[in-house]
Amino acid sequence: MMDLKSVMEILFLKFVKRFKMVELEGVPLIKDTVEQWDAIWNFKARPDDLLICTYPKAGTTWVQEIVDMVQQGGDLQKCARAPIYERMPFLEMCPPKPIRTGFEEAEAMPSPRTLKSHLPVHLLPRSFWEQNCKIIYVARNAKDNAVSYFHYHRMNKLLPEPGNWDEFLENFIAGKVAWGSWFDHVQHWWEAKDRHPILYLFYEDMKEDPAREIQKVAQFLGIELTEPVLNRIVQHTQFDSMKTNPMVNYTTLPPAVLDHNISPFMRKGIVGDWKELFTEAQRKRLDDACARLLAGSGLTFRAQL
Ligand code: PPS
Repeated sequence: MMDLKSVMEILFLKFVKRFKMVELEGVPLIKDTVEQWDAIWNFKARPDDLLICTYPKAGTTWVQEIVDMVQQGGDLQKCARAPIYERMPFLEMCPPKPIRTGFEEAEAMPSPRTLKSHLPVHLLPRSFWEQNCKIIYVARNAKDNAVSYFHYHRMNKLLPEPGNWDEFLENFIAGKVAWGSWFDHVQHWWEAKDRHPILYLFYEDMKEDPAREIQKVAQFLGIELTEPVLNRIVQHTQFDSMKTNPMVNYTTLPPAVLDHNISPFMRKGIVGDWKELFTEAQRKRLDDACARLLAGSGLTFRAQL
């Protein structure tokens, strides 16, 4: 019997080319997602669903593992029951058949479910709002987010070729990358938190004081953590632990999909790595775009600690 990884490897190598991007209501999305849009848009959220939503590369996997650890009372074995993408289906992800789509995985899952999405506010299926589902959103400063997304495009063989760093940064600023404009994403979710139960977290705060941010997550979920459990969650979800944990570091996907030799999924996990890649002109260009496009939003980011 072949294992799932080998089946996926064959499928991806034989049948799958790089994803094509198609615009949906002004947002570039993977074509396969757009082709399934009716089903995604009509997805039936349940009142006890928890949604983890982020712009790509903002710290999704980190907060996913924190949430699972909180939900499982810090039980390491329970959190090792499956790779993170099986424990928390990625709603709008539509891999080639016969692999199930994210929404099919979710539909087959008993409650309570925790789901992942990168959708911007206006494309989130209405049922999440109607059912008043709790949502955890994580935002990361634009410069580190862009650098992380660039390296991810290099190692993810299904995303479009990123071009060189300068070209990628231009596309990032113009919102011409998968899931669209970082500026719109972080800002629209920031506004949504005033009318919906949304815990809005920042990657930089999580780096600065993980215990404090984990406590915020637990409080939001109505779960009390004892001191030893909190300490275990801090330990287990720190970068070095997650980098070597196959249940969260995405090494369970075939190299035809993610090539960790080019750049590991768990790459650096720091605040301020942008300084390695940005020229002074590029820094100014993105900082100016942030000042212009986030003006009046009340949203501020730290790009170093
Ligand atoms: S994805 O593909 O959108 O789900 O990726 P996502 O998980 O959002 O982002 C990956 C980046 O998050 C970093 N990461 C962490 N940083 C600090 N601590 C922990 N525990 C952690 N886990 C993941 C990961 O290294 C990627 O950032 P970069 O800057 O590329 O290292």
